[in-house]
Amino acid sequence: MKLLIVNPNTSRPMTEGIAAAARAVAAHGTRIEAVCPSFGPLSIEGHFDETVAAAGVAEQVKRHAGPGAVEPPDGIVIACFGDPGLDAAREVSGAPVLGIAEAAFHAASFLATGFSVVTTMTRTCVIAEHLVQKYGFEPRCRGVHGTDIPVLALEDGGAGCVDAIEAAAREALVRDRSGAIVLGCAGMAALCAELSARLGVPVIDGVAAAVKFSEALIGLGLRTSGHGDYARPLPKTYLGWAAPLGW
Ligand code: 5HY
Repeated sequence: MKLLIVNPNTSRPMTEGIAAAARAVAAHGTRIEAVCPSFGPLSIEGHFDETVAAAGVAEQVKRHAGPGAVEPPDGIVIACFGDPGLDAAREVSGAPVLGIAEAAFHAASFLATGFSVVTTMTRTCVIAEHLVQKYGFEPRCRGVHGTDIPVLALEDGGAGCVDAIEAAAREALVRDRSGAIVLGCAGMAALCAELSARLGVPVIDGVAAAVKFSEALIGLGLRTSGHGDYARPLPKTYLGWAAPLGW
């Protein structure tokens, strides 16, 4: 099977880091192709970044999984903790499309009655909180905590940030009385094993969770519903720079 991993920011080193994290957990026979948009922010740390990144996701999903795509993927993962463009991607592709935030919330909920999210900039906490509400995880998510680590500080794998993330996670576990930690950035994927060992509680990386859940859904022969709001986009002309995104 082929999984398309879309990194919604335009950092090539981060796209490679995400691909490595996906390949590290992918089953034998699962081929990982990682891409990022041809335009947009190098990192996503706010609503404006997120809006442009969502258009970048639309561009890449249409290109790799839309009508006329050469070898459409069997599954798609959106590898940014805001899950930008997730619903739009599900309109385009019949293959399962998973966002790393949604996947991580589900994984954490199998392992603890309550989990805490530790993310990058404090200003993006509200984006994660909105996803907790959208996906119905209010009963299980006990808190979202920023570290004010810039996303691009994780571009090299983030080894220099592990102590600060560990400290924030320890504080969250006590303050929230939670039993698991969800890493709130795709750039933290490489730190998951080290943090798990240090903290002694389940630490969930959404990239890995989304890859394994995608393999499970594909293995079950399940696909995104093409019915109702996830039906394919209606034929429509787009103007200006977005013309190639038209239908
Ligand atoms: C991410 N931003 O996973 C998010 C993390 C965040 O560029 N990749 C980004 O801060 O929301």
